[in-house]
Amino acid sequence: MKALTGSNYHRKLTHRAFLGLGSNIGDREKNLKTALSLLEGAELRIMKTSSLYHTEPVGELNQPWFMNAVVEVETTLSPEQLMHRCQQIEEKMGRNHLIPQGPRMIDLDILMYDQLTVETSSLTIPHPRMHCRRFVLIPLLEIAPDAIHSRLKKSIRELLQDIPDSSAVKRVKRKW
Ligand code: PH2
Ligand code: MG
Ligand code: MG
Repeated sequence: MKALTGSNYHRKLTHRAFLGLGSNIGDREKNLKTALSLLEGAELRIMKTSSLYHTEPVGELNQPWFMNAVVEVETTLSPEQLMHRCQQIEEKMGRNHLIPQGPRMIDLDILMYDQLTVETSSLTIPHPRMHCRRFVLIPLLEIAPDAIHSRLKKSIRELLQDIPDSSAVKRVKRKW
């Protein structure tokens, strides 16, 4: 993989990654649950799940509010394999690709993967916009406040202090 940097990626069998989940069409909570059950398998275990949040749309404002959550996973999949797994699930669940940043049944994003920084034409880790999105950082604060953004070298807690985004992020429930 081109431009893959990070200390000991090749020496580890399992990797720790954070994924962001979002849905703003249909039964949003059910869509997030379905995506989690499709993610889980021999090569990926869900270790921690944030609360469920009801969030104001960011970017394309003229669309329904989202349900968002983040999860910590342990996986033997490489970053590229994990991205393909996420895309397969999005397609299976009927992801609508028509409008960039627009409404979707399910959106699955790799936020961070070990301490890797990946920049290829198809994949950027950490997620290029995660540090400016409250709907990502607030759920992450719950499960990994001290996790370090490998490119910006700041913890989730620190990133939230600097954030310009002021969109609404409302906690719905802890267990879902
Ligand atoms: N995803 C987007 C664009 N805007 N806004 C919220 N609140 N939640 C999202 O998951 C989201 C968004 C594109 O991926
Ligand atoms: Mg996405
Ligand atoms: Mg997204």
